[in-house]
Amino acid sequence: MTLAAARARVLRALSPLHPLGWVSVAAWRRCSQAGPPAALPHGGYRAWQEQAARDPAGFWADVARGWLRWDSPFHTACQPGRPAGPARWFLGGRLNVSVNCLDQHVEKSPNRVALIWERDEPGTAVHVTYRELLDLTCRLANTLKKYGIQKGDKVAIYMPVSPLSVAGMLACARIGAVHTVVFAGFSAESLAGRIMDSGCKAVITYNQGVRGGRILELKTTVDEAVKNCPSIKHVFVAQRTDNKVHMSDCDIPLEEEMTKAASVCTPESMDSEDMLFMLYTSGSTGKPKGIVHTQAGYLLYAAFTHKYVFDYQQSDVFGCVADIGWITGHSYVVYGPLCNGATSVLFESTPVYPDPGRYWEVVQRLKINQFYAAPTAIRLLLNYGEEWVKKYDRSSLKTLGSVGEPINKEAWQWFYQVVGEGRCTLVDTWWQTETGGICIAPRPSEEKAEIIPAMAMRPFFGIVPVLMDENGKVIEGNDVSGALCIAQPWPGMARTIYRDHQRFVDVYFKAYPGYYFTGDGAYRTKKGYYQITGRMDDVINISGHRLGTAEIEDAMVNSKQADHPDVPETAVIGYPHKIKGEGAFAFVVLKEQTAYTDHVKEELKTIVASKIAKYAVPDHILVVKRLPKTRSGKIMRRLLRKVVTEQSNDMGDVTTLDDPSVVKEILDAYQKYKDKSSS
Ligand code: 7RM
Repeated sequence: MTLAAARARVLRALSPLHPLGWVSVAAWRRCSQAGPPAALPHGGYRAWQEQAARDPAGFWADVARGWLRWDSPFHTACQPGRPAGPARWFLGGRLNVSVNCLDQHVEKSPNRVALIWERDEPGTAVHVTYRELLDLTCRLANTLKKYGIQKGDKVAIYMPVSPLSVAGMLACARIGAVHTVVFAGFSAESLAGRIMDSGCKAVITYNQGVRGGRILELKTTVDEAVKNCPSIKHVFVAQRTDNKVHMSDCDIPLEEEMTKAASVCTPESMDSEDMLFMLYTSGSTGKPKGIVHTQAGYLLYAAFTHKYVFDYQQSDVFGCVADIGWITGHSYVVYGPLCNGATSVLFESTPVYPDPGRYWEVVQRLKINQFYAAPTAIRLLLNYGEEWVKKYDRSSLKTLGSVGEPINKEAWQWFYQVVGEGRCTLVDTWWQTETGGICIAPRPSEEKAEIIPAMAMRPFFGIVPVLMDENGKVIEGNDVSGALCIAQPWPGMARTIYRDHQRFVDVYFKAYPGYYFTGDGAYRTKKGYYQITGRMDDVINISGHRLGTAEIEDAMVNSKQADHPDVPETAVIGYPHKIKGEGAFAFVVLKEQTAYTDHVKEELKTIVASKIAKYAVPDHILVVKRLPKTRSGKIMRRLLRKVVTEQSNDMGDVTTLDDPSVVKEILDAYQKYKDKSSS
């Protein structure tokens, strides 16, 4: 009944005034050429939205047959998760993801540009055609095979974005290996943790990386990480710079081997539900979890959303400036665009290198048509003024996109008016590592439908959002807020957490049985549009990078030898930050109030950088005598958030506090800290 009600809501929202004249996907497919990318059917957005909400299995089955190249057809489009859990898609079907991303385009247009690698050094872009990318991928795949990597084996990729790192992902897909890309900004300890959890047999890396004119010591970090990883048999090392790095017996010079390898590699025929990759992401508790995506459903959803959310047209240059270390890079730098035969930009640099005009200089030089970025970068750039934007010709731009965190109105307006000259569609896209692709975004929608600034607005085809109240009941009506859930399955949904399916079910399907719980809160406007209000758990979002506050706490407290010996307890919260969106604020308790507190604070920052990554380092560390706790010993982070964000003395209900006098203590300490830092 509740699912029916949710579907009915989507259908009602589609057409409040007149009945729908819809055309089935099958009918559209019959009269159009199969294969991506294609135009919306006659009847448009509403027709598809209506069909996808009413009959998701039928809708996606039709799309999957037309969009992907199959080795053998599937017999069952969707098998719902029982009793609660993720659905499985396209059962019995077999295909190879790299064939869909490469071979099918090479057959038709081998010289079309697949990748434009915008290297850190301005003006040195490298173009790679589909034929060349297939060649690279096959040689890399054959090299992996030569060193014993087989179907089902796990391979870590610790590289910034580049043609070789994309070839690394596709080479794994070609031979049925599973990649786990680790953001090249993560520390050796973070990398080691991911390698151990996933049981990787090999790492692919560069000797060094280059970003913003600075050198990243990638191989050194890998060496430090794999010291403690017995599962690693080989480290494949590519050359990004001319500098020599130490090579040991199990290190393989990648380009050398690729030159010797055959340029043809027979693709492994994979089951739709075989694992394609895992990607580690932070939750509210414990260590980062290996989110698992499978072959067909993920690829289809990434490609389909890439086409329709951004209105991608053949021969457009698609510029998603995300790193491949995040899901955005997987879905909208690599798999979505390449499956659609697009030209995808690989942006290796930063928005301010060599100056704050870099993005727009690249837009002009590469004639980018769709530009997809994070709000944090937009907020950073708007501080430098409009001149940096206006210096460059942006007339190629058609669609702008925002992802990763809420975009505030000021940043939205600047992006829309200054960058897009008020003539480009700007889409605020909401989605998650777990959802595989965009779930809520203003497009696609009927021609000239309104877009409200700073709002994700409309569910994508087949996405049925619902809001839940505290009692787990579906909230009906508009102008309401609640926990954001999704009521029916879609193909891009993650299937499990690697080696911890129970945790997957508990985190996403337990709170609201029968629904996928996103962890985000949302507001449904008077008109029925969705606005994301933020996380409901202890996950914070620093510059669009997800992080559990517990991870930062764990890094600092004295639990193991390596942590800080003077810090028995900490509590970390997120607070609004002008550029980063959120920053980390740490409250720490010291064993003894020493005269060395400043020294300890610096040490704590170093520890967090080396245990997690630089971006995780708290902006503020405040030493307090004790933390506010309930009688059962739980830290009341809500109270700490109030102290920092509201700066009011009214702490609300504190009756569950073990000792309410702690409130004044913390307020005083905070006031002193503020006075000191502003003086
Ligand atoms: C794509 C990505 C997911 C979390 C998610 C939200 C937040 C992402 C938006 C957003 C408001 C948006 N995957 N989030 N996009 N919040 N508006 N358009 O970022 O797994 O790394 O993060 O990010 O809280 O749950 S992610």
